[in-house]
Amino acid sequence: PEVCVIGLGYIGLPTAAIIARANCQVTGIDVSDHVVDTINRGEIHIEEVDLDGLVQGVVQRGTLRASNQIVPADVFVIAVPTPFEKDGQHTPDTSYVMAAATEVAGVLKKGDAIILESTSPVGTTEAMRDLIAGLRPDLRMPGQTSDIPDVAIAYCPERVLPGKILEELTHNDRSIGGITPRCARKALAFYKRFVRGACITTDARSAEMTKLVENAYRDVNIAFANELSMISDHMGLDVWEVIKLANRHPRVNILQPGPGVGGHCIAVDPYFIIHGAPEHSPLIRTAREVNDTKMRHVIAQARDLIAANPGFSVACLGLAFKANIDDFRESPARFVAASLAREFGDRIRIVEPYAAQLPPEFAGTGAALIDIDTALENCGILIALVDHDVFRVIPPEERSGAIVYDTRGIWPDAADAPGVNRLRLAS
Ligand code: SAJ
Repeated sequence: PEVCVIGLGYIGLPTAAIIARANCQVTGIDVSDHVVDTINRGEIHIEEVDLDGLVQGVVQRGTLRASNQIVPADVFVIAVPTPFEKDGQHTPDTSYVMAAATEVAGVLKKGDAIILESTSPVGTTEAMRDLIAGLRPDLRMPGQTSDIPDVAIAYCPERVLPGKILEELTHNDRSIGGITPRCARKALAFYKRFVRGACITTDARSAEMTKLVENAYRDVNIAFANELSMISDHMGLDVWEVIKLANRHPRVNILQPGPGVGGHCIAVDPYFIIHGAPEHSPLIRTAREVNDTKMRHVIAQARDLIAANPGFSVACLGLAFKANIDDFRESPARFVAASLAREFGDRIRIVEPYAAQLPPEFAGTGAALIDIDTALENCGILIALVDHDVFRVIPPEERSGAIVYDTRGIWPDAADAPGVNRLRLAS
C-alpha cells in the first residue's frame, strides 16, 4: 500500500522509515521545511540509534520521501504531538491531531485507513472520526452507520523507548484499537507488515487508555521510589541500600529514585487521565506531585551543600532527561542545573557529553560546559544528575576528595571507598 505518515518527529520518522523498509511506498509529511529537506537528502534531524543509516537507505531506494503537502494514500498514520494547552491546567491539546485529520479528510477516498498513533485522551479517535464525518459527508464512517463503512479508523499507540526506538518499533507488542472490529482488523493487517511482536486488537477507547495507563503506572512507581528517598533522607538512611535489600523479596521490584521525572511522556500522560476523571485519580495526581517535589528537594539539598562549601566549584553531571541519550526536553537534571547556575553563577560547571553547548537558559549565568576530566581535576563538589554510562564508570579514586551528591545512585561504593569524602547524601 501507499502510506502517508503525518508528523516526522521522534516517533513518526522512525515509523515511516520502518514501514518504507517493509517495501511500502511512504510519504512523510511535516510542517517544517528544514525537516522535509533534511530527510529528502537522506539525513535526519533527530538523534536515534541506527536511524541515520536506515533513513539514508530507504530514501536512496526511493521508498521514503518527505513533503510538506499531504498526498493521497491507502493508509494514513498520524504521529503529531499532543501537548498541553497553555492554560496552566494540564489540559490536553489535541489540536494538532485534529489539524492532521482535517488534512487527511481532504484527500480521503473509499477503502482508506486512518491510524492515530499520538498519545491521546480517551475519546480522541472517535472525535477525529466525527470531525472527518462532518468534512466528508459523502463517505460512510465506521461506528456511525449499520452499512459497511467506507474507511477504517483505528488507534494504535507506540510504546517505544528513546534510544531503542527501532528495535522496539519492530519487536514490541502493539495494542490496536478499532472504532469497530472491522477497523481493528484492517489496521492489524497493516501492522503485521512490519511488527514482529504480538498485535492485539481491541476497541479505540481501550487502546487510548492503555497507552496512558502504561506511563501512569511507571510514574506512580517512580514516585514510590522518590518518596522513599525523601523519607530516607529524613531518617538518615541510605535509600539505595534499602531498595536493594527490599528488591530481594520475590514480589518486590522498586524502581530507582532520581532528581525527578522528565521526558515528554511519563511526566505528561498521567495528566491526560487526571483530566478525564479528576475525581477518581487521587493516586495518579499525587504521584505527579511527589515526582515534582523530588526535583525541588534535590535543588534544596544541592543549594545547602554548595552554600556550606563556599570555596569549591561545582560540577553538575548531566542535563539529559535520562541516561545515554541527547534529549534535554523536560529534563529534571537540566532544571536543577539551571536553577543552581542562576543562584551560584560561575561556580557551576556542567558536564554533558551529549551536548555541544549549554541550553539557552544558562546564558548570562556564568556557568560553563566542561569535560569530565576537567571537572574531576578542578571541582570540589560533584552532583550526579544523570546516570550516563560515562559517569557510572568513573572509578572511586578519581572521585576521591570531592564531596559527592549522587542523585541517581550511580556510585554505590561512594560511601565506603577509601579516601572518598563521607558526605555522600542519599537522595
Ligand atoms: N526514571 C527514574 N527512575 C527509574 C526509571 C526512570 O527516575 O527507575 C526517570 C528517568 O530518568 C526519566 C523518566 O523517569 O527522567 C522517564 O524515563 P523512562 O525511561 O521511564 O521513560 P521514557 O520517557 O523514556 O519512555 C516511556 C516508556 N514508557 C514506559 O516504560 C511505560 C516508553 O515505553 C514509552 O513509549 C514512552 O514513555 C512514550 O513515548 O510514551
